[in-house]
Amino acid sequence: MSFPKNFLWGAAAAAYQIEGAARADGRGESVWDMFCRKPGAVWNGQSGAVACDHYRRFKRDVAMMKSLGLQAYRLSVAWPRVIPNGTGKTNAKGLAFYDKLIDELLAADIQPFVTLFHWDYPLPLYNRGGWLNRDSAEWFADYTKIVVAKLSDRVKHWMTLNEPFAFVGVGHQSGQHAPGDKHAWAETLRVVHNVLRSHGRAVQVIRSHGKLKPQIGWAPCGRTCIPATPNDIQSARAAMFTITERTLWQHTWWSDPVFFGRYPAEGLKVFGADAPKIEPGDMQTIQQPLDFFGVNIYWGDIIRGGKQIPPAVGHALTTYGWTVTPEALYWGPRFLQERYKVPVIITENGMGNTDWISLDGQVHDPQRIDFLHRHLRELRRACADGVDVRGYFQWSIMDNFEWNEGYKQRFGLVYVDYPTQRRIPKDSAYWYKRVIETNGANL
Ligand code: IFM
Repeated sequence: MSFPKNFLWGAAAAAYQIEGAARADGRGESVWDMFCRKPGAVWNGQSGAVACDHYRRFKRDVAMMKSLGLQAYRLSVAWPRVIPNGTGKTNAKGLAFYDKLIDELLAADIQPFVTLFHWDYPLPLYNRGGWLNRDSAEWFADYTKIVVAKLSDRVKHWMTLNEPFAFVGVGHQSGQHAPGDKHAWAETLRVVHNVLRSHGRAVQVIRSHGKLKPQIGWAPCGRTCIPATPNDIQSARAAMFTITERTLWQHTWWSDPVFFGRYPAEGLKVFGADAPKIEPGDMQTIQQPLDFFGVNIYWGDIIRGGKQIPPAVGHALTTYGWTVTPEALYWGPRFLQERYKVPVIITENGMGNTDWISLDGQVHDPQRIDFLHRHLRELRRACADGVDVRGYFQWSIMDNFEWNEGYKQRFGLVYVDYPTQRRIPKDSAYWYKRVIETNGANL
């Protein structure tokens, strides 16, 4: 068994997590720069100010990606690098960085997949109300126009937003991520609504201004449900898509508006008076045809008899404490495709680990190899059962700044020795190279 013929193998990273160079060439500040200064907000007071210094080392990093056989690389553009104030004057030097990066990737025969927003929201716009402000959709559309004008002669694959659940739910509701707000439900759902409107406006802009025929998706995350037995398939599907309580950790509240042009009825009931005010035309703006459903999946909940069951005592956990449930990569794409009916791309999957350099100078990460092996076998099974999965992006190409966890979590295929910025491909990187070469036939 192998993966479909044109299956795309990649790895991903995001601007603030790897670029560093936070003050270079006129980059403006994002909410993450502000949040990292807040005492106690990030593990050991760390920040992405230097990170992997990818901004300066990108040529070597792309050469490394090539040597590892990557066919695609998912990157994000830092809005404050391109427009330091969020709106208004463009920063030519910041934009030039992405221009050069795209050229470098294409010269290495690596397809760029570009995410427009991966959480580094311009601080000056946050100070004007941020996503709470209805104008945020136009701010995002204007920024998108600039990026698309510069890159779309070479970039074909676009994603609007990365994990809206995280930057809204964790950033604006629980306050553990930037900007650190703890909004009540009404404000949080207003943020969601403006985020969805922004997504829709960005899709319109890419569609109308993209120079190559653009392929557009987004990269949400949400609850994945796994049936414990074949008898639990229907209840796992229902658990994944039915809203019974107030939570943003779900797919339906986000993706039903995007694909069906309406908020789910049960959700409207659950959120009641806190549901957002919908202006005429909003839902049409939000519902723009997408070419693929990008989805970030790290684990799933096991459902038996209609209920979530706890993992067995001693169940495998990553260093983050996330359960290791490879079947999530079978049921997640399958259920999402059944419901939303577009091809799926796994835009993130991987694990945090406590990797270090061994006495032999190498980085051995057998857990990550086993984790990826198990997950990719499940993804292959999904393909064999007819789920249209077009690609897989491992998170992450290299260790990086893991938000409020700082540099504690290592997710990379490549180890980064931060004090020297030396890169050491881990065993998993060589293993993944072999997976790519065989199109997964070796799994
Ligand atoms: O590092 C993050 C990424 O930015 C978004 N998805 C989850 C990853 C691991 O936590």
